[in-house]
Amino acid sequence: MKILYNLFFFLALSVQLYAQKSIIDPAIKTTKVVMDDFMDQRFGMFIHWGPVALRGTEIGWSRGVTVPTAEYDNLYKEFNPVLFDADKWAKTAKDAGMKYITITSKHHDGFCLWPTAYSTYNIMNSPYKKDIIAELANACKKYDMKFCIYFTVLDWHDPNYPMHISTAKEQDPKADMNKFVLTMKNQLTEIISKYHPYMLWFDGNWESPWKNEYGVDIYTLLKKLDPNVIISNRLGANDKHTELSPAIIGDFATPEQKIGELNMNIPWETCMTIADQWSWKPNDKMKTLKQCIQTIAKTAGGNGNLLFNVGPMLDGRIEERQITRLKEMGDWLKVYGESIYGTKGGPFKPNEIFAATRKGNKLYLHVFERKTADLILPSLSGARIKKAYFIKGGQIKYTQKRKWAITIQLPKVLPDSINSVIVLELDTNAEKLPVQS
Ligand code: FHN
Repeated sequence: MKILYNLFFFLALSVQLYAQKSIIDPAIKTTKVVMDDFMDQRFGMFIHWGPVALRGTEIGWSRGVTVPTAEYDNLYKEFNPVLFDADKWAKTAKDAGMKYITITSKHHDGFCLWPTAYSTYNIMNSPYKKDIIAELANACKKYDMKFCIYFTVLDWHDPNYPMHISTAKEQDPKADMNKFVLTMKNQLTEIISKYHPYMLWFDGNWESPWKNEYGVDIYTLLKKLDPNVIISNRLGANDKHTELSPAIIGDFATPEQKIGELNMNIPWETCMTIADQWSWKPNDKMKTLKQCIQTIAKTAGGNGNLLFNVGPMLDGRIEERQITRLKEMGDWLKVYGESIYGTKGGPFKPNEIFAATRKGNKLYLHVFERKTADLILPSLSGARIKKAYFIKGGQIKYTQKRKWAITIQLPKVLPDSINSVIVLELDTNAEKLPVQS
């Protein structure tokens, strides 16, 4: 009987200990103040770059698939992006109206864009021989941009990680995950100590070798190094990128290539490519200005951030056509930025006709097209409109029957063919309005 009791006690304790290892201690989680600051930024630049630009194929995923592994793993010996200009990249992001930059310091192919002491597969052993990460971190300081770093969990190049190619089915028994996790901890300590990133964008957390307790361990280490560093929800072992809960390790959800659902309860950031491929691809199909501007409006309308990706070329330049497109977004934000930065999403769900954001007593209606002369809005839960006008100028006629829907009478021609923003000044704080289903 005593043996059975001891066994039960031991099992119960193991379950509890395991449970403890599989979620983050709430006391070390990133604070709401820090997360609110992140969400106020609303718009950032994602950069996917590495020696794979020499082939114009997808970073990591083309290794051993469209580019033979040995060829891919030796590209770094030719990688010499002499036209890389961190100042120009940071200015491009600034002129686009972006507030932060997130660059792939190490993607799934394992190549490190900084002089890490824990792998020879890094930029200092390429002909370029300069610390890309440090240069971009410094340029971000100059342009008052927050500097963020993408770091892959899986690493198909590292022999201690048990999967050596995207198509691997079996784990390599000669690999050593304990050594791999130690390298990861050492590299992350280097990155935080040298570059002090505002946010760490983890990725590649879905393969079988990775376990939740590794994620808990790493999150706990990072918070010891910098209690305010923000961490994406791709550090635990899962592929639930759009979710956030104590079981999902990280501080914000990361819907990918799609606009996240309106959600006032969890921080989220959509990551999306300006073209089709994450890393540079010759003649890739680029999104129209209409797609770009309506994407940022719908993302903010959903209460989320947009991390918009460019893939620089093999010589270190961002394509001029992408720079132009980003500048056009920045020009739009110069006029309408108050309806994006520092706003909350809602209270209406974004749709193909309009999205809504709000700040203080102002409700911003992003009108994408004039389907009908009258735009009918759900009631504002008792809030009354005091004034209605286009941000670009011009009063708006409207009717608001007490507690009923609102009718906005749109002019025959909207002032902005892509997104005309109307301001509804209310008699109450618009951020307190309940989200309309
Ligand atoms: O596999 C990566 C992919 O290459 C790219 O980095 C995206 C960006 O979020 N993340 C992963 C796919 O979910």
